[in-house]
Amino acid sequence: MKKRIIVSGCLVASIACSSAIAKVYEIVWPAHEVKPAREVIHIPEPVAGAMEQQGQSQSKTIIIGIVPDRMQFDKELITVKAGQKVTLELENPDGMQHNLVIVKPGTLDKVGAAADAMARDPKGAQQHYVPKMPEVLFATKLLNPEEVVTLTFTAPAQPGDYPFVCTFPGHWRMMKGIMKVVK
Ligand SMILES: [Cu+2]
Repeated sequence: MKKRIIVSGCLVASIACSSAIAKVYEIVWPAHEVKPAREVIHIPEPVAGAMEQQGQSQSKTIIIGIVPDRMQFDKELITVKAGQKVTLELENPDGMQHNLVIVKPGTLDKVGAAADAMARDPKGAQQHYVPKMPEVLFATKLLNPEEVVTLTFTAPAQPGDYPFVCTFPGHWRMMKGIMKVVK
């Protein structure tokens, strides 16, 4: 369905214009040939539903820093909407390596234990100390001091409290917070 707008030119203006031309060229412009200008513009009708949806899925940018020498993220709670596109920027001004891993609700201890076990795994560092298990949803790489990384993901559809944690062995008991997913 399209809206149709008809723009009609002013007949008086057209006559004024043609009489001006007639003066310059000394010709007579026959009155019956003066027709109003006519233009048809098609404007697509805005779909209200689509606009609402756009508002809901609007992406969110979150910046999380690491507090130097404190073994802590600078935020303990972040909130996102279910299904929302999230851009999470992690900044590491600390003197050691860290990462940020988002896990399923209620699985922090399990993932933390698996992360600690990776300290004995020769390939642990290579895998950025991110345990390979279904409880892990999203993870950054291991950041060196002064490094910044961006993690983009779609927030879970299921509302709940999703822990975020650093899985560098030994860090998870201190470096943690909650990503609250709301409707
Ligand atoms: Cu850490």
